[in-house]
Amino acid sequence: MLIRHRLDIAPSEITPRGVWQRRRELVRSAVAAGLLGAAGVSPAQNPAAPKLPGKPSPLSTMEPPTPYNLVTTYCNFYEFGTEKEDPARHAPKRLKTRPWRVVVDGEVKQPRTFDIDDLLKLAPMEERVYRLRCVEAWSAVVPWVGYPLAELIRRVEPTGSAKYVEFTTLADPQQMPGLRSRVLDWPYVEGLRLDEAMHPLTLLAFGLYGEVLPAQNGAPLRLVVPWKYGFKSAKSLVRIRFTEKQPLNSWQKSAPHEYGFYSNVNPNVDHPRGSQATERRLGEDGLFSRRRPTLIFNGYGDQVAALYAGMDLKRFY
Ligand SMILES: Nc1nc2c(c(=O)[nH]1)N[C@H]1C(S)=C(S)[C@@H](COP(=O)(O)O)O[C@H]1N2
Ligand SMILES: [Mo]
Repeated sequence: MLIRHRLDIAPSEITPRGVWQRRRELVRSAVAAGLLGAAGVSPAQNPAAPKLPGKPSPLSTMEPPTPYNLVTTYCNFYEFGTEKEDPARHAPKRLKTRPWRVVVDGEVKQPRTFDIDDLLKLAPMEERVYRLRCVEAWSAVVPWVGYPLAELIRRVEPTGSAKYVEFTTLADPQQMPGLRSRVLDWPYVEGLRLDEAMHPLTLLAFGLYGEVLPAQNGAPLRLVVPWKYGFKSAKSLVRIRFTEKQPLNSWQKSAPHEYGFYSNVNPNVDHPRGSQATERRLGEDGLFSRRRPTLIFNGYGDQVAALYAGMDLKRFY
């Protein structure tokens, strides 16, 4: 696709505002001219899905988004099964996203239980096009809709003892057939250091492609941490707890030699079962497709490397 090649610039580049606005215009006119189909920037892709628009963010990558049909059918959401198509097959029919509450507690001055409809109104929605890198060595580019997690954190006022944030996701055997399998010790739990959670790139996402999140992508709300392997981006959150001690995340609990707490994307630290040096971009498979080199911090190093200054990233993987 013509537009795709012209815009396929260095992946580490974050779009300066002017460039990004020009790109918007370019894409808009391309859409109007019928040049862009499924890979256009953020048209709603499922006519039945409720819309969730967001103000385009200058923190977006300029890379073309992975087509909607891939982002919403090639999923990891083990609560609905371990095959890539299982979540799309089961979650839309089974996951009940209303009523939905999120408990925010632990080391905070204002512990609160939020109703999802109040969370949707908490801060202005932005569209953030981020790279997502799975530890399985594939990647995607997703136009998320959400707001910085910091918006929520500020409102509950962490105490001086809050050093980490633990995220717990829904585990309901009635809705989630995958819980019968013992691949993980349910519920799925993830964790971040408080400064990582407060980082402006860390997103609380409620939508993608201009729509409310499809069930299989973590409805009604999920975490998105673009410089870490995809498994840190926990789906279908029900609890956010502030702690003094480092939380034990599910993947580290299940296989401590394979998954650490930090899980920053790092081409120099191999997974015991395979190299992390390169990746396959979803939608680019084919005879002539090339593997892409994986970038340290998934290309977000300019913005996040300072969080890890002085740390041995081979030890803290
Ligand atoms: N609750 C929950 N969250 C999860 C997972 C999961 O199995 N359960 N899989 C993770 C993994 S491994 C990845 S790569 C991303 C995938 O997000 P996507 O399917 O929306 O692309 O979700 C993450 N969040
Ligand atoms: Mo993943």
